[in-house]
Amino acid sequence: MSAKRTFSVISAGAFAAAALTITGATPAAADTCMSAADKGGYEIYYNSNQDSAWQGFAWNDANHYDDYFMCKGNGNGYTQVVKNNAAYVVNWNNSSGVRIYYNSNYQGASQTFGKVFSSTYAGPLNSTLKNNNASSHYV
Ligand SMILES: [Ca+2]
Repeated sequence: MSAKRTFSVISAGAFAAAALTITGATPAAADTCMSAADKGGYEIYYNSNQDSAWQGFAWNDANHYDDYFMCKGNGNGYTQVVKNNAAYVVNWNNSSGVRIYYNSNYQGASQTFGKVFSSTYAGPLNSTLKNNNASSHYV
């Protein structure tokens, strides 16, 4: 009886470790709030300033259709899908810029934001990309 109980605990621990590994892999979708500033990531905002809801990314994301503005900010855009809804970007990465693309899979028109604290690390999406964003890639 005692041995069986111990085995169960170990199994649960092994399962938790496996789940953690999956979570730690590069995610393709962001459906919870992720702070990007401490991960070398970038943040995408719903409105054309840093007051609205936003989402952080710390990976190349080939399609914004499964990402959501889950960091609440002032509430504007909270829980909305990121694809075709973005207006502002802040890049916290200190070695790479980030490029926002009009189409999925890093295609079409794009706008590049520089590494953190460069002259272009934060700002509004231009008129082509605003509300027409579909993917993002470090450069
Ligand atoms: Ca995605």
